[in-house]
Amino acid sequence: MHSGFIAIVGRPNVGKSTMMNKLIEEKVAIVSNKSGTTRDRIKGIVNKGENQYIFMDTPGIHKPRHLLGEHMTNVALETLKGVDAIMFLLDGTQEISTGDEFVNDHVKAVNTPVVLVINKIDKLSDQEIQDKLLEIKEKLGDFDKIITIAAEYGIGMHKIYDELREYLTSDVWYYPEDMYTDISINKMIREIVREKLLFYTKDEIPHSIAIEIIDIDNTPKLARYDINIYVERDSQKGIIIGKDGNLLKKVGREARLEIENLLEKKVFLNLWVKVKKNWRKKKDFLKELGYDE
Ligand SMILES: Nc1nc2c(ncn2[C@@H]2O[C@H](COP(=O)(O)OP(=O)(O)OP(=O)(O)O)[C@@H](O)[C@H]2O)c(=O)[nH]1
Ligand SMILES: [Mg+2]
Repeated sequence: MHSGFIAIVGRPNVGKSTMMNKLIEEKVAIVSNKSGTTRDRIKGIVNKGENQYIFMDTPGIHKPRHLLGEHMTNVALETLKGVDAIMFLLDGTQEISTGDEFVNDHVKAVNTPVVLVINKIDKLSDQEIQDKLLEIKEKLGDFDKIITIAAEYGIGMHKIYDELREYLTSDVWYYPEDMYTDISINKMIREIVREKLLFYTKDEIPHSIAIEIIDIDNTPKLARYDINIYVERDSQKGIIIGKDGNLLKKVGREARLEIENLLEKKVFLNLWVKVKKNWRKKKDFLKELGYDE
């Protein structure tokens, strides 16, 4: 038996969570087209034959402007320590930026094999992929391996398992065969609600949303969750509720359906929108939300 821990890092929005979900064939990390979607480290575990791959999805590494951002970047950088291999993801459709160079400096600073992954190649021609490889060499230097994928379409996933196999250096499995994540059900429920809200909001709002479960009534046949949705300003509260409460209703319905699937029972969601001024800068509140690593 072989197993190993693999960190997935990169700038925000490059497709880290999409890739992890595809690799483990389960949805454990929420995904959106807004940057800063993932706020914690999430493990995704998959067994292939005698090999157990333990992937660690992380928040996008960026220059923080508040405590939440600091927490997010710290979590990602901390994850680099003590893994067997690092997957460094790039968005192949974008020019390599100072943000990518910042990630590069950190992944090269630890003495761990780095696999560079170029994602979103569904949008690139063969020539553009060749050009990207040259740009990588010039701006980021050399890597142990380079893989091209389109995570959203599951293209290239087999290459990832193959190329990572040699880094699974432990000869025990760390997790039981049927365990595919370390995220709790309640955390998953909070994330599902947040994902639906991210889909319908833009600009600063996606970053200003936090979800807290305040009460649960769980019976064998049904579950009721009272959930607070926090935003930072009164104007944001109005937008999230929507005209005649329509946006909140839509979010509630979509989240409920997904949670019912997850729990395999009937679910009632009571969503309340609350304003918590500047919560992303408040240490105590971040701790309450679990963003305090
Ligand atoms: N065209 C294309 N889009 C992709 C691909 N993979 C991911 N995306 C899109 O890229 C966006 C970001 O995906 P995420 O998986 O949330 O990215 P992330 O790196 O986890 O982002 P953060 O959590 O914010 O750091 C989403 O809109 C995805 O649908 C791909 O292979 N091709
Ligand atoms: Mg993510």
